[in-house]
Amino acid sequence: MNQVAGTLSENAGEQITGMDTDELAEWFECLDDVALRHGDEQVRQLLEALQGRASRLGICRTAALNTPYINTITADDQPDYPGDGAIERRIRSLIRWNAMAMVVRANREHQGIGGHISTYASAATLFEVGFNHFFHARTDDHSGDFVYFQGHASPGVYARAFLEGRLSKEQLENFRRETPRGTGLSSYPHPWLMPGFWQFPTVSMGLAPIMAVYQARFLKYLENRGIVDTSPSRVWAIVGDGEMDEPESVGALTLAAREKLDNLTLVVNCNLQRLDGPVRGNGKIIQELESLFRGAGWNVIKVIWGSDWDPLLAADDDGQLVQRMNDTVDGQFQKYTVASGEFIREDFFGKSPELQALVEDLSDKQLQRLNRGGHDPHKVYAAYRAAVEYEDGPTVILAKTIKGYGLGEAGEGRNITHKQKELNEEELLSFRSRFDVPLDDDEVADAPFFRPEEDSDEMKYLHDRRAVLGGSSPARVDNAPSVEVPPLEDF
Ligand SMILES: Cc1ncc(C[n+]2csc(CCOP(=O)(O)OP(=O)(O)O)c2C)c(N)n1
Ligand SMILES: [Mg+2]
Repeated sequence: MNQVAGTLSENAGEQITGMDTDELAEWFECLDDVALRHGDEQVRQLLEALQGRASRLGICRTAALNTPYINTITADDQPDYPGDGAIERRIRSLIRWNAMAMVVRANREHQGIGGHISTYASAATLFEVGFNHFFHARTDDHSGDFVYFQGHASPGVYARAFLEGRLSKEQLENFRRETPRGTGLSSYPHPWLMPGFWQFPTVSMGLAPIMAVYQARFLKYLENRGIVDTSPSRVWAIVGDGEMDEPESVGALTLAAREKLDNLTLVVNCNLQRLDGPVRGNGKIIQELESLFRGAGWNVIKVIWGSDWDPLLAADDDGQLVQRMNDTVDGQFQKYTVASGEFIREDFFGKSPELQALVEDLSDKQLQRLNRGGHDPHKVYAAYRAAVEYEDGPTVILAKTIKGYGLGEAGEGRNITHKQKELNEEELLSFRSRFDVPLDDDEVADAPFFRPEEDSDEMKYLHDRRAVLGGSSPARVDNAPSVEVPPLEDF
């Protein structure tokens, strides 16, 4: 149960015009009592019943589709993290480094060859929690998961495959180059150029979300007709928040809910930015998508705030912090990404003495580093687990991230970050230090690829986790039997 239940009635900051505060407090007490004696589900049903009653009285005819701008899964309801957080961070950091190095090196060699650094920088935790704990490979007794990776985050998938030993340094050097088949790496996911690797083409925005719905539906079809046992399979699609503006992205949402596709999880990487600007500067993309998906009948899980915020939310007795989160628009959150801790203290927390008091023990540096949910493996894991366990239909996870996370001055949260392809020596040094990549100062300027020794803890962990999940992903099995074309005279 939510940690605030049982405390709201004593310190309800809300007021209702014309109703005295004692009467309002009684209402809160009743609600707290239902939560304590019966539980979360009964509270939900009670609220629905009240809403229905109000609607019969001719009041509140529209249902609210938005919840407050906080995580759907509270800190109290979050499961323990099953992995080794420290090793996973080291592996993730190496993948971040190699993904960045691949793009930087390719562009040094051939100016203008392109590629993206910032998208994967925002999506790394969303991908890695999946790789370490969820994305199951196809094996003899598991029909395998189907993962649609956000297309322009491809360098991160290649960098992981490099650590796993599936791709060589030479292949990484050939990223985006016209090379003989099998010796290079295609810019974006596509099985045509890499038939044993990518399962699906995804980068034309909108393809992944709509194809994922049809894929999940087809798996159910095969299962329900007893053709193939696809019951262990799950379809995952990790897509951009700007991508959700494509008509294709939203075209099949109601179909997914109507057919109760509980084998489908859509993860929206909400870094609040698209090609060269904000997705919704003056609004909130996560809230907008929440109402869209909930209206279409999906299970919605918001992953907005990282663990750093848990103690602040727990101390937010009168709801002022949540109110401030609700009132702040995406453009302003982007400003905080690039602003100093001092500015955040004044502008975000400076609205009232109560808010200021919440963060008086935090330094400016800590304020600047308060993490977003999509960069916190614990929060991401909790959401993925809840999505997998949900049996009533498809789930969307709306994860708030920072575009260009870790690039600092070189582009973190800045409008130019989508196109960033080169880092100077100073920027490389600070990236190295931020993620503790074990390279000496004099090695960094060259942006070398880095792979730990095969018997290191990181490599053992990396291989062990994939072994538990049936092997490497993505992997495309190219063994579909060909069908013989009947002779023309048969027609
Ligand atoms: C249909 C289509 N139109 C335009 C593009 C060009 N394009 C590539 S990435 C991008 C912006 C992506 O923004 P978002 O989906 O938010 O992803 P992010 O990089 O921010 O994670 C655009 C417009 C494309 N790939 N596909
Ligand atoms: Mg985006």
